[in-house]
Amino acid sequence: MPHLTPEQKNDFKENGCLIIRNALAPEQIQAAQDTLWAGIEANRNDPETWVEAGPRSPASTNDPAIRATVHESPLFAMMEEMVGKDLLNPGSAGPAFVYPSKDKNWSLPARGHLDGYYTPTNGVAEGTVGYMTMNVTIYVEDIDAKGGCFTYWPGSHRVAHEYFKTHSLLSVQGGVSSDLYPEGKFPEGQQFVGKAGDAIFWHGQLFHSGSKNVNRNIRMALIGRFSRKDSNDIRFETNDDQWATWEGIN
Ligand SMILES: O=C(O)CCC(=O)C(=O)O
Repeated sequence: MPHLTPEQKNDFKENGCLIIRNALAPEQIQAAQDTLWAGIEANRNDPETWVEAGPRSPASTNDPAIRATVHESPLFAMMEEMVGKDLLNPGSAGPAFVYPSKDKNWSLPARGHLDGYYTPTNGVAEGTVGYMTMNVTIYVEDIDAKGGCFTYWPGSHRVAHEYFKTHSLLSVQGGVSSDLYPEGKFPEGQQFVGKAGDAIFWHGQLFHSGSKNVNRNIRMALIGRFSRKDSNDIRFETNDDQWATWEGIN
């Protein structure tokens, strides 16, 4: 029995993203929250201590309660329904927190980036490029607008695809290229507002960004990046059809 409808797959194809509400069971949310709170340097019962707290990643990606959010929920199976059975590396989703800021000025990020590119601080080796097929952001806390929402640019995967037909995958400095979106032409992004247990899938070449949190809640998200097992063979080939290697999408 498939988890996704043809309409949902079509939405993913069009927008490069797909929101899944209630992807996690209440026990899974509870278990993940408990594990995460054990690593947060703040008092769970005192929201004042959450402001500017840390760390960004308070639990290991491989902790059983964290790994379960992808592999014991329908999320990994949904990704395989789009990409193809057994074609993805079975990774996990790691905590990526945004703590409430003291400074309450907020604005939508002006532009996004593509993942996998070198910057001086992100740990990606210079001259290489990561090549993700499909990513997922899972909330394990309720996140309202301006609460550090994962921010994304629907349809930007199609702009990236057109660009890479005629440009090297390595040409996008730091993942942000003014060739893809000339200065002043970057469209307005969308905040992923959701409840604990909601998730958004996003195409590996979708522009996205973090954002500032001026709300009460800690932005408790898990972000997973998944690549095809044959990424090394296909990374530098841009097919005319963006979905040529996606068995569940055509
Ligand atoms: O934290 C977020 O919402 C997004 C983080 C991000 O942009 C990234 O990890 O590449």
